[in-house]
Amino acid sequence: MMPSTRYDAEAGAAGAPVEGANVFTGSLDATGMRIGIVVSRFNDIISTRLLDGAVEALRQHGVATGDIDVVWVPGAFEIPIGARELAKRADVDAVVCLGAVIRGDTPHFDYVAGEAALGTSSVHATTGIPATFGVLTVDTIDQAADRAGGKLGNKGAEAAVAAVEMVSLLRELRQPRAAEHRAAS
Ligand code: INI
Repeated sequence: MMPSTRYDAEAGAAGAPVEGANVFTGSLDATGMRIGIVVSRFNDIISTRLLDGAVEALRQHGVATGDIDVVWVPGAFEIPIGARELAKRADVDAVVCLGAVIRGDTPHFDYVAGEAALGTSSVHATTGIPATFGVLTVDTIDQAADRAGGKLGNKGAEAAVAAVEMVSLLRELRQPRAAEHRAAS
């Protein structure tokens, strides 16, 4: 049997309870959220499937279709700048990054995949807007297809659900504590 992923469960369900502690988990209710998606055209036979999975997952969790912004960039190397611009838009709650980097015979893969990953994490580090990573970094097109709606699920959908969870979690963490909590601690 395949191991279940975090995304099968309601947010927070996988965490063990900690009696007496304040536990923040977020939820997967995306009602009213606006989500940006940046997707690379390179290997678009794969990235369009990731996009379909992401959009479907967002809708399933309550995002209105009109609240999804989709930005196409040429390749995974350009994902971070697209993601940063989306994250800077005042009304975007999270950015989902989608693409497929497939290893070839040269070190090019390492530069493109590395920049996509590092650049994506720098978006949330510098803007405070969550940017999730649905960029496949694989050796073969078959491995990519397996993860883009094939036998290993859809990493675009997983990245979309992770974005929803992070928006919800950050909202919880950014709420000021109630006065009685501050007094007690
Ligand atoms: N871009 C990808 O998204 N996936 C790849 O597999 C890939 N390969 O293998 O070269 C790729 N290259 C293009 C790169 O992302 C840039 O668009 C290009 O270098 C222009 O800056």
